[in-house]
Order: sequence, then C-alpha cells, then structure tokens
Amino acid sequence: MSGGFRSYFDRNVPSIAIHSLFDKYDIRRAGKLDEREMKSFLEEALGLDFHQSEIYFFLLDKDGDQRISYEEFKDWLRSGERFQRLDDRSKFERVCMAYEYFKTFDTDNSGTLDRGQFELMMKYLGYHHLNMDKIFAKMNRHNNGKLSFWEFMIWLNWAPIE
Ligand SMILES: [Ca+2]
Ligand SMILES: [Ca+2]
Repeated sequence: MSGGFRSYFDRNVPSIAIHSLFDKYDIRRAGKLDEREMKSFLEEALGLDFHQSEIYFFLLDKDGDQRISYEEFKDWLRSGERFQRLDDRSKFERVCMAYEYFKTFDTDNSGTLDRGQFELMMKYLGYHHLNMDKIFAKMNRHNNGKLSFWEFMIWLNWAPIE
C-alpha cells in the first residue's frame, strides 16, 4: 500500500485538507463520491486492489445510498482505522464472506437488503429463532427500511468504524 496518503489517517488532519482530498475525487461535483469515484481514491491513492476497494466501499457507506458522503469519508479518515480490516487477514476474510452472503441475498442489486431479503439471509445463516421485525429494526440504524452492509457489520461487531 502506498505511503503518502496514509498521512491523512490522523485525527489531527485539518478538515480543510480532508475536504480538498474529497473534492479532488468528487469528479462529478455531486457532493458525494459514487462507487467509481471512491474506488479510484481507494485504488489509485491508497493502493487497494479491486476486491479490497469494493469491500471498503460498502463498509464505509453507512446509510447504504451507494454514495460516500463527506461525513462518511471524514469519519473514516478520522477514526484512525487505517485499514485494520485489511491488515488482519482472518478478519478481512470473514468480512469478505459476509459480503458474499449479503450480495447473494441482495437480489435486486440495490446494495442494501430490504426486510424480505434480510429475513431470507438470516434464515439461511441459521438465525431462525430471532424475531425478524425486532432485529431488523435494531440493525437498521438509519431506520430507512434498507439494511446497509455497514449496519450488518456493526451488528456482527466487524465494522471498521462506528
Ligand atoms: Ca452513503
Ligand atoms: Ca436490495
């Protein structure tokens, strides 16, 4: 992984520096990074491979709108996470596996699980005993009826950032 950009992963980096970094990759000036823009940051600037950047995109998109907002971007850089999830191989493999399940049950390819897709996944994973309404409501922190991968990872305690 390349060195220079790692210096952005610091609580003391001024907001203005983070903002200019964000703006640099916000090619379409939408105020949010789409999947392509965020991946180009992760791959070109940070040296992630294609697979790693895909997982990270989903790990950082907290609300599951398929865009990385400035807040999501900043929270991550400020978290001091520094790709812990990549450096710990076995943990990263677990996250990848969870992502594969998540994708499999996201049959409409929206990047999030609705209530029905969620229940199918949970049952497949063996969570028959849970009250699905309750657990969905609990996991769906953004309370928008769509479960993001980040919300799922928070529940499993595998998310890199809160
Ligand atoms: Ca988002
Ligand atoms: Ca879906």
